[in-house]
Amino acid sequence: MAFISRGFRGKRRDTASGSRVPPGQHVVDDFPVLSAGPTPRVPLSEWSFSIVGELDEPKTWTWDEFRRLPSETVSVDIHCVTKWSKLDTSWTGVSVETILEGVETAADYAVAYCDGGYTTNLPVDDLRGRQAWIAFEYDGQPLDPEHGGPARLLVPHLYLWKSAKWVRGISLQAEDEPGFWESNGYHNRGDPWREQRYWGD
Ligand SMILES: Nc1nc2c(c(=O)[nH]1)N[C@H]1C(S)=C(S)[C@@H](COP(=O)(O)O)O[C@H]1N2
Ligand SMILES: [Mo]
Repeated sequence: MAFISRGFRGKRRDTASGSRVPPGQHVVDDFPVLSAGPTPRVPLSEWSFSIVGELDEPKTWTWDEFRRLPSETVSVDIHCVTKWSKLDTSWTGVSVETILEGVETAADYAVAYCDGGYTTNLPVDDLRGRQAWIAFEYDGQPLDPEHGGPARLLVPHLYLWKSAKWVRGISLQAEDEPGFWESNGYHNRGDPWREQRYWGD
């Protein structure tokens, strides 16, 4: 809420060096929907999640199998490249760390792929270490289709275009391969704290 002066808000930790809001961002209270195409609707009976690519054997979970994996609820700040940030959003999901448990791979890169054809690429290191989730609940409710339900990737430490909605799997790759927005001018990594918005930033 950039339009409220600090005087009205009193002492907060989001000032100066302790700021929670990355450079060039402003805080919103609503939850905008940004989709490059129509919202796909796949019945849960036909849904699956897979790890494919550079691993011994591809892995696939049905919805029921996926929902039996250990999940966690996290509160995180999210940052969209169109300059809105939303603080303290609550999500429930399976950490990608959990998904990758027991997966032997030499791959350094990953591409998340989705119903509808959207893709986004990330270094595998950005998916490990309990900083990325396959989220299926927002605010304690099943994730709205518009926001990526039944499940989406959530990688809050990168700009939100990396948080692929309607995600159906992750491809592990030896070579980096730009995804949908990364091929259309967005930055390859997208660290909001370094304002990596566009290619060349
Ligand atoms: N499958 C898919 N995932 C997507 C997108 C999309 O168009 N398709 N848009 C991305 C972009 S650019 C943003 S900013 C966020 C928006 O998420 P929201 O609609 O839940 O706010 O989703 C990201 N994930
Ligand atoms: Mo976006």
